[in-house]
Amino acid sequence: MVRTHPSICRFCHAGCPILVDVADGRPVRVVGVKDDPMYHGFTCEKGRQLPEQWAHPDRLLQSRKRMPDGSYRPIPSAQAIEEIATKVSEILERHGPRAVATYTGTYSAAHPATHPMLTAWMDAIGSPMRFTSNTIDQPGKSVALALHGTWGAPPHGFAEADTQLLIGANPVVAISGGLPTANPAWHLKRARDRGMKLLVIDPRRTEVAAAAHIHLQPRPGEDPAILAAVLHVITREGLHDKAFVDENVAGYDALYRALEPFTPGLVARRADVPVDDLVRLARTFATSGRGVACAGTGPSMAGPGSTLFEYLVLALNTLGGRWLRAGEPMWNPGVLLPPLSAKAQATPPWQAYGYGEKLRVRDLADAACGLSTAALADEILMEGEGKVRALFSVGGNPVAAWPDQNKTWAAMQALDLNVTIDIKMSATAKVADYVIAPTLPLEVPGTTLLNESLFYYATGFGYPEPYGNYTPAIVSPPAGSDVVEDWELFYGMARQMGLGLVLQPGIGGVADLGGDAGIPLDMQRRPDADELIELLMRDSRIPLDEVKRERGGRILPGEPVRVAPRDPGWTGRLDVGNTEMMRELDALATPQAVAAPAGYDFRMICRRVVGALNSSGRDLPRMQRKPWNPAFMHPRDLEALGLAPGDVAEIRSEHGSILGVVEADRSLRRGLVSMSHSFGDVPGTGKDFRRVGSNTSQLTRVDADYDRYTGMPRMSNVPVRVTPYEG
Ligand SMILES: Nc1nc2c(c(=O)[nH]1)N[C@H]1C(S)=C(S)[C@@H](COP(=O)(O)OP(=O)(O)OC[C@H]3O[C@@H](n4cnc5c(=O)[nH]c(N)nc54)[C@H](O)[C@@H]3O)O[C@H]1N2
Ligand SMILES: Nc1nc2c(c(=O)[nH]1)N[C@H]1C(S)=C(S)[C@@H](COP(=O)(O)OP(=O)(O)OC[C@H]3O[C@@H](n4cnc5c(=O)[nH]c(N)nc54)[C@H](O)[C@@H]3O)O[C@H]1N2
Ligand code: SF4
Ligand SMILES: [Mo]
Repeated sequence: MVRTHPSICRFCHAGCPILVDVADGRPVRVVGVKDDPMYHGFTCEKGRQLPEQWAHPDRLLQSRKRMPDGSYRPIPSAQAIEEIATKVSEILERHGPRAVATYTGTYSAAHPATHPMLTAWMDAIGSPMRFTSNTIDQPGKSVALALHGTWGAPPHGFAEADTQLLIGANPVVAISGGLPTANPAWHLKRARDRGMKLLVIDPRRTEVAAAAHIHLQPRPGEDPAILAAVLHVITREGLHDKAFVDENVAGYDALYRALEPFTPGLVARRADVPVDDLVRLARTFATSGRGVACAGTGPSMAGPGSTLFEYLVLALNTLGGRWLRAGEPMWNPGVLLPPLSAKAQATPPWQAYGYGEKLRVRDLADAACGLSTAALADEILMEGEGKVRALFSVGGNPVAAWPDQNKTWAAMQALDLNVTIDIKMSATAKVADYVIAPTLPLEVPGTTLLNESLFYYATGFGYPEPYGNYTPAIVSPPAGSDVVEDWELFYGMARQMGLGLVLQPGIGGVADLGGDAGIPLDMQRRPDADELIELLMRDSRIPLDEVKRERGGRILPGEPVRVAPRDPGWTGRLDVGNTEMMRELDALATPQAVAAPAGYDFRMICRRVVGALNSSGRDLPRMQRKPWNPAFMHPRDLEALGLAPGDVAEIRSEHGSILGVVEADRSLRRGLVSMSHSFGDVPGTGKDFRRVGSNTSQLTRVDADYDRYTGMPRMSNVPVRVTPYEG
């Protein structure tokens, strides 16, 4: 018998509500929810293949242990957890807590209890060595926010935006920030119908750029200079919100001075864009009323200066006064988040970097974005006091995703204890000592808390209205399987090690939701997922029970909330003239002539495709038309190199080389090779590119061209040489 159950897709972070047909305990079909008030029926090909993912022949239904000969044997999950706890205790005893590190990737967000439980366990063993994929994504966002300060109320909401500026983001494909992640195309169409002007800066005429009022198609890596020119126009023409700046902003004069050299003419030449378009974009953004500037991954990956870039995005929003004022209604006062007491006042900057745990390389330390993941391979490989010897990777795939794949590979082999939680034998699992087999999202309850919390991450993220959803587990894991929920590894180890765990409410990682003191867990009786969700969301603005009663995603406005006026005597100001940032602007104005090495006349840049989510998704049946990541290039560049679509090219950087099947793409500017990341398998399988694709992290290194605040190296905009491959 077929029964249909509502659930939430967690294949990516868009969190689409879905209806799943279940026959004899197996999910068999997924469709969108047509009458959902936020997503309007949207799903993508990945979400519609959750049944295929659930029943995938490569799915791990048992945990695995590596044998001395390198083969893997199934092991009961409880026994694996016991053995791991024993080994980690030995490492802690001999080397201290710094020897134990965690890395959380994409799917650490799939279960709301994963992050809080991992954090509680790391607190209990006293290790500061917590790394996340945030520091190889857009870490400049959090650091810039700390340098700039925060406004006590949200920015302008999307539903009322007259303009929206997207820089290096393609939300129609990535279903990520810049447009509401709940069905971005639907929200974009409605916004354009009501007259919203979309402005896009991207070296490729992307799916979203095709809908833009103005699209600048610059050289990659020039975004900080372009934003400086936009700010140059706005400040010189007096188009900023003077009253807001006078009352709430410090550093205006310093910024004004630092912008001096960034004349539109010079920057237009440098970035190779029409000067009229650049000026028009600045004026349109500054004079069209409401809306915000927001950024995706492109500029963050483009080399050092990604913190400066994100700082300039904030400066652009702040000079435009694009934050809600006293008396204005909150477009999303929160559902599963604790109530936010919005106030029209600035919290001044706080320490953004260089505090807490010091890393042993590149003078890096803790920062608002967390510890630099790009430094973790070095921390594992470098001998001496503080060496990392045990690593827990949770829902991430270091070998596929970290920069400098060969260094990562060496580090993964150098560990005394390498544990990963993964649904399949990922490139990282292939070198792990233990691979813990987890549940899949349909097997556990789901909530919209993560999507809602993204609002704290940056402008252009989160739901435009107070939308909330909770769905229960709808299927059991396949018969005969022995899978655990990701958090159980940490809970189980704590029990074995005699540790007490204290859970912090919220989701950990994305936003520090503050709130009250932690919740000590009962270590005698294993909680279930629903109990944990109730604990984590006990301070939610709309009671979880009320969200559950709705049986599906709903707009739950609750009592209307307006932004309160500032506290009497409050003097806090946002800062747009931070000394370090102004120094970086000065340096940017007089670029050292670091010409790319001779012969490296192309730039490899990043892009996302519908059929892959980082290293996941390519193994689903309806994604397999092309199992590799094509090297997209402009047709005239192909012609000039004597290449035809479908030919193989060698793409070589100063650091390494990969093979790519070239494909013609007129949407690119010339001089680029646009390729998706996290393809390929373990190093040494490069010749297999037609089966698994090629890993662009072979072209990058961690210790060159890194951002000094976040440690994030150049992962895109990499100088490369392209030659026909005669293999
Ligand atoms: N060169 C280059 N490198 C990049 C990027 C780039 O643009 N260019 N992008 C960067 C970005 S933005 C990010 S966020 C990182 C991503 O970095 P990671 O998060 O480390 O990489 P993913 O490939 O997303 O790893 C996800 C892993 O989780 C497994 N998995 C899938 N479903 C589940 C589940 O339900 N539970 C569990 N426990 N595991 C599951 C998958 O099999 C996969 O192995 O990569 C970064 N790396
Ligand atoms: N289908 C799918 N969806 C995904 C993912 C996926 O792998 N596949 N990954 C998820 C993750 S982890 C994340 S973080 C988000 C990311 O979401 P987005 O950042 O929106 O991801 P992209 O689609 O890669 O968009 C980045 C854009 O930057 C452009 N770009 C490259 N270099 C530069 C530059 O120097 N300057 C400018 N201005 N633009 C540049 C590229 O051409 C590209 O269009 O997507 C998420 N969603
Ligand atoms: S966009 Fe993301 S959440 Fe929505 S159906 Fe596709 S994979 Fe699932
Ligand atoms: Mo990401």
